[in-house]
Parts: sequence; structure tokens; C-alpha cells
Amino acid sequence: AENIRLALVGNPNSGKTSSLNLLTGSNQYVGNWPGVTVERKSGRYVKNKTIIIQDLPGIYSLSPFTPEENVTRDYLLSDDYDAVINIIDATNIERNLYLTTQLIEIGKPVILALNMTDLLARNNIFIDMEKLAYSLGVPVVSISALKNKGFDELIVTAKKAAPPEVHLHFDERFEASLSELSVATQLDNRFDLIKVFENDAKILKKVSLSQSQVDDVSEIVKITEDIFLDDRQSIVVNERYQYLTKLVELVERKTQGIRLNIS
Ligand code: BGO
Repeated sequence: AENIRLALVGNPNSGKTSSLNLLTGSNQYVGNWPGVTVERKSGRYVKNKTIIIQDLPGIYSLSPFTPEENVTRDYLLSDDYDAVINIIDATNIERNLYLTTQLIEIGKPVILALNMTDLLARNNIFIDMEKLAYSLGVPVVSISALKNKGFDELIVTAKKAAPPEVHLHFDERFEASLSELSVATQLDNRFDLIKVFENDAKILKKVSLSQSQVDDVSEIVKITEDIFLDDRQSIVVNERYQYLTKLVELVERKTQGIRLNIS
């Protein structure tokens, strides 16, 4: 049978190491990523050796500011894997989903693994996983690395994962700028488009625009900055946060056990 290559991605402390250990057992290959002293771990799924799991450095964003972000980003933009398993801490979805929005833009299959779900009831957090999956356009699986729960379903889901079904919709005015950018640059990958908007050096090198395209991009970005009264990078960061605030309002309910009103 042909190998299936899965990449594990998530914030630091989301439970990636615990998950990799459960999935691969002690049968792990440990080395370094080329050119940097960042540890590289991978292994085969204990229940099916045709599934190869590649751990990626824990990161908060795909902006290439740290060696870990660079390693993870280069890998995710390569063809070295079939699907991404995004491990997130279910007790802190708003922060963890920031990275998820970027993973989805790449356009390859993404499976959201909500980890630490053993802590949800105790913390009086309820997450509507169906709504979350529907909103993001990717499958969501509940796991607990502590209790060794949900991993069979996670792998079954990852094996049949398809590219995301929807794209995350930001503010209309920003979406309009992205559409214009797409026409000007002939790019249709959303990750590339947003990175061109942000002036990301690596992506600009990869897509190698003509001088007239570069001029068009500058014009579109300048107009957008004038509309938003903000700079290009901050505009994107704010769009992500605003999207996530609304999403979390829609899918998460936090209740208090007993509340005493002392005022
Ligand atoms: C410590 N549930 C719970 N409750 N905890 C979990 C789960 C889960 O599903 N999954 C992971 N953890 P990593 P990264 C720790 O190490 O796998 C815990 O960075 C401690 N250590 O046990 O390392 C996990 O690889 C002392 O917690 O994450 C670990 O992504 C006291 O989350 C932490 C308490 O998991 C991070 C916890 C000395």
C-alpha cells in the first residue's frame, strides 16, 4: 500500500508531543531540520505502518520570524505531506485557531484535533464541534492525549481528508482588495495572496511578479491601507482576530458553576 504522510502542527503546549508518542509509540526517528538546531521527530502509526507522522515545531503563526516558524512554513508549503493534523488546546480555542486560519489558507487537507477535551467539562466550557467544523470547512475530531481518547477516529478522518470546503471570509472591504490582487497577480492561492498583500519576501520571490504586477499590488495595498487607516501587516492580523472573535462567540459557551452576585 502507498504511504500516507500526515503532519502534526500546533501551538507550543497544545499536546503535540503527547499525541505523537501515542500515535507512534517508541518507534520514532529523531534528528534535526536541515540547517537549524530545531529537533525533528517522526514515526509510523502503531496500528498501520503505512501512515507516517511528521511532527513540526510548535508555533503560533506562519509568519517566518523564528527558526521554528520558518521550518514549519517551508514544510507546509512543500509537497512532502498529504494532510495536516492541527492539534489545538480546546481550553483556549481563540488563541489556538489563529494558526488554524493560516493553515486553511494553504489549501491542503486540514483536520482539526481538539485536544485536552478531558478538561472542558471541569472548566465549564462547551464547544459546538459541528458548528466549528462547518464554519471552518474542515473536519473536527475530539481527542485527549492524557486519556488516550479519539486517536483512532482522528486517523480514520485524516486518511479520507479533502482540501477545505470553504474559505474564511474576512471583512468585505478586505475581501474586495484580495479579489483585485488576484486579478492583478493571476494568483488564486489564498495563502500566497495574503502573503503578497503583507509584503512577505519569501512568497514574493516564489511567485515572481512582473514589474507592472508589482506596481498594481502597491496601488491596491496603498488604497486598502488608506481605507483601513492601518498598515498592511496589521490589517491582516486584525482581520484574523475579528474573524476569530465572531467564530468563538458562535461555537463556544462558557458557563460558571455557581455564581454569587455580591454587588
Ligand atoms: C505537562 N489533557 C490534559 N489534561 N493534558 C494534556 C493533554 C490532554 O489531552 N495532552 C497533553 N497534555 P505536550 P507540546 C505537565 O507536561 O505534549 C499536557 O508542546 C507537567 N510537566 O502532559 O508536551 C501534557 O508538544 C507538569 O503537560 O505539548 C503536558 O505541544 C504538570 O499538556 C502539556 C502538568 O503537552 C503539554 C502538566 C512536567
